[in-house]
Amino acid sequence: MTDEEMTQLAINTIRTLSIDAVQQAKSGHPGTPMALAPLIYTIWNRVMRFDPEDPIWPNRDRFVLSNGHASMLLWSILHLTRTKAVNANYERLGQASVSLEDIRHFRQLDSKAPGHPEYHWVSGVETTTGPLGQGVATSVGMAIAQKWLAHRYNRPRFDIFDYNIYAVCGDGCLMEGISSEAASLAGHLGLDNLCWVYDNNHITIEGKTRITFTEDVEARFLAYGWNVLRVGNANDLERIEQALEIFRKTKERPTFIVLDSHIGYGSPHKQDTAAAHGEPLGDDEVRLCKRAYGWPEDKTFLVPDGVYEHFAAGIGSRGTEARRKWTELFAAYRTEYPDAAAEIELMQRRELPSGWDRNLPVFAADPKGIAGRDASGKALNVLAQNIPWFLGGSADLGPSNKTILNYEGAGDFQPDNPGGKNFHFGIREHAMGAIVNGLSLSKLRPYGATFFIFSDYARPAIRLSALMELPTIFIFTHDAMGDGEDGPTHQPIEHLASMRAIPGLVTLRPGDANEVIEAYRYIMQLRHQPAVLVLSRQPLPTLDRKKYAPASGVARGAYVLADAPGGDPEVVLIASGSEVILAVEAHERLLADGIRSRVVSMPSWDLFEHQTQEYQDSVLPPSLVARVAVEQASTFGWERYIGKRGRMIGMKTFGASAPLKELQRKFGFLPDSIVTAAKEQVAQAR
Ligand SMILES: Cc1ncc(C[n+]2csc(CCOP(=O)(O)OP(=O)(O)O)c2C)c(N)n1
Ligand SMILES: [Mg+2]
Repeated sequence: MTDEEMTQLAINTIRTLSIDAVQQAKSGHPGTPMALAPLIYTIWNRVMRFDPEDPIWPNRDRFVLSNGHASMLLWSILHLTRTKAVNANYERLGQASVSLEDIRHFRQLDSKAPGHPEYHWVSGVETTTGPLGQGVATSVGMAIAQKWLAHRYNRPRFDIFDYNIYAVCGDGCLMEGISSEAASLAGHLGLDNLCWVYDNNHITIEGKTRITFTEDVEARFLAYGWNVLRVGNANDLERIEQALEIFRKTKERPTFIVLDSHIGYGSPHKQDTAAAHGEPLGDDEVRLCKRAYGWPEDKTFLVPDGVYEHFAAGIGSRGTEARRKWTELFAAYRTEYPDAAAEIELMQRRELPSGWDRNLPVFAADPKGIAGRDASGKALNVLAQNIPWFLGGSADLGPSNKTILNYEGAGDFQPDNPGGKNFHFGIREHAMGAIVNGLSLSKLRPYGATFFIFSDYARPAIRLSALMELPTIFIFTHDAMGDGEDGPTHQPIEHLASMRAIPGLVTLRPGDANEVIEAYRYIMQLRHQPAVLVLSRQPLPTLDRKKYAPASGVARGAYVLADAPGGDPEVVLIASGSEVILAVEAHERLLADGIRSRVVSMPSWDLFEHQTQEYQDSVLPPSLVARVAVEQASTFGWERYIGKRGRMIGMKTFGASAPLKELQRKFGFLPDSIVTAAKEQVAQAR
């Protein structure tokens, strides 16, 4: 067999595995894998530096399949390259990342060939994709991370980080707004380590793109400042390889390759139709396709002799050699630069350097107090100095979010300063979320910030953060009606409920400056969970922790802040954030009136629910039915803590435009209303 025949055989193996898997599952997307098999083959077997023996080797090239519905491309290539599995502790397991059995069970429970690429579930998947546009946007974060890592850690003769990022996307990814945000920023930053390949097949689910998508995509990317190339035939390996070569030689601009392809390539009745996108071809058509490829029509899940070996001789030997060289290089680097090497190793395991929390401030009691966002800004500036790879920024609200690192040498991340730790995401919240994910997937410790109201614009990426179990941090200030005059467009209502509803996401709304610090102390130690910090714009009094319980209770999600004498309350007041101080004031008045009240500060539902039942019952005794909760947010969900008979002082409508004091009066966020509600509760319970 000639080399060319062997190559064709390997490509057709990707195609037929994809076809057979979709047919067997009776669901999935065969057409795009059939069209893009030559592209995936070329990137993986001829270009990428990726060692199938170690899919998490730090200097590997990254591959992102942003059109995640074409997941069979990834399962086929991970299988054929015999990529090995690693576990959550980054240990290599020796077994296949994706076995032929997994592919036979494509889209079935527990298979390592699920419907869409899932990071953390399948080794070799660099990021979870499926919501179109997320993958390409995340790839921008990966490219930024490479630049940052190279700047900080490379030394003369030691290119420790010199990897590239390849992302493949379709029409859907490019229609979604997030890709425009991300491409705009990537162009500005001149990320020449980033290459997107656009599968230009003129087809989406509803038919030809002439009904929806007729813009000049090339002109758009040229305008973003990208290097734009075109390959007119998706089956032309040489031209694909050449374009990828031009990408690697291009400096100071990301590369965008338009690849003209035919969805369902080889299918006599379905090629170039939307029918090839998302349904099995059907048995008859499968046979016709196989005939067109010169494939045995009766064989399914066939990997012909020599195909594994062909990949082993390509990506296998190139990747193993690249990793071997790098490992040697890194050993020498460790001798010459032990501190830098130690940082890289800590970072890879998502650990923190010793002394990471030194100098975190403690705030003295102060009735005037300090805003949550200001306390956060102080914490960030301490943590970023203790943890070199802790960095981030805001979607153009840095001065308001107080997320700017202003110590000497922190710097701004810009094309001419890739070591800067302040990121300017621009007014691009959605891309910011995905980019923060990309930074975290690259093992940096990132944060992104905006007003809480605009978390809506980033939510799909936050959700993916939780799904991928990434320790990202989202800092959301202006958490309620604190910016009163801005009015209802700027006042979050349902956002806390919405964040609390995301599985695995730690949402924290601290009640004073010391709770903010404790919140950071807790979330910095998370290795596999994202966190959302919800912070006030306005000053909140700093509680006297000699009189009230220590703020370290934050780590348990909710804690008894102030109690009835003897610890025997007849009513409990539960509050978060800016309402904690209102509850404390009400509590003092209730005590003066002879009513035994307790105040529970509840910064985080999620954390509280992970405590033992015994602890939960000690904070909120089941027998204590007189309960008042107060939170400047939707009442949605609070029944779980106040029960059927409890009272919730919260929001059932949108807010209004007025000074905060007036809004507090209008909506009942006053110690008075809490006292009244508490007395009613006590009377009802008696
Ligand atoms: C955000 C988002 N919206 C909708 C979908 C549902 N969906 C999956 S694939 C697809 C069409 C994608 O078209 P294209 O990217 O051109 O893929 P092709 O069919 O060419 O492979 C849609 C609408 C999705 N996965 N993500
Ligand atoms: Mg398409």
